Amino acid sequence: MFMINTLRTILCTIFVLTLCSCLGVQLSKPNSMRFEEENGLLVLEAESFYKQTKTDKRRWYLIDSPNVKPDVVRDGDPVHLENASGGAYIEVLPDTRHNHDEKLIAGENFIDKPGAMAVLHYKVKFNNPGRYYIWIRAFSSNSEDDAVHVGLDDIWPETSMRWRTLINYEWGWSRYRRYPPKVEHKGKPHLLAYIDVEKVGKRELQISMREDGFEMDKIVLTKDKSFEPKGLGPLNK
Ligand SMILES: [Ca+2]
Ligand SMILES: [Ca+2]
Ligand SMILES: [Ca+2]
Repeated sequence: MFMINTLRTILCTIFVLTLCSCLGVQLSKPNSMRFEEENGLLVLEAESFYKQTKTDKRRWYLIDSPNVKPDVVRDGDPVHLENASGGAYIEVLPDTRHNHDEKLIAGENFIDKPGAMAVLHYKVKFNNPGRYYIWIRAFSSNSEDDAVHVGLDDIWPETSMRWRTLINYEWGWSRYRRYPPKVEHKGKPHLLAYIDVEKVGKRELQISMREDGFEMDKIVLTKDKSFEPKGLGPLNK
């Protein structure tokens, strides 16, 4: 009897898989895929995270249609789908602080501590160890919508904290980070944002909120310091 039941289960599974295949149904969600680094280059769409955590105050919303209306306060700017890679991006909302004149509420519309609010999780695989420079394609509409933190396996190094875009009011690639608070940096060059990967294999890349209202389209990690993504950036692997 046990054998018959097992056989029946196997046959049913084969039938369902064949049917799904014929109908073109994808059994695994595209956003649960793992992104693999090749030749020192890792490329992933920002919207391809497999989960987000610590979302009680702020969370990331998928914007993949002009008609998307998150049920929270937006920053007043329109949908920026035009020229977004993969036809989609994500935005951390609600956005209650747009500029310096509006009240900063730590732990709500701003958080300098990485990994504390609206944490995105991506499955990645590294084949080559080394130093990876962090390029992100972002859209900042105001002075207080332009930064996130980047980490790996719950470790948030100083060199990938306070990642910030230098480009405003359009999609653009940047790879810099802010100086730590109270560090004098007037006249000094921008700090490069990077993360050192010592252990290859399956890892989890994480990005967490620093300023609400941040919009993120695509992420590129590269070992090549001279590499600069253009336009929509390299294709995903
Ligand atoms: Ca903001
Ligand atoms: Ca925004
Ligand atoms: Ca995208």
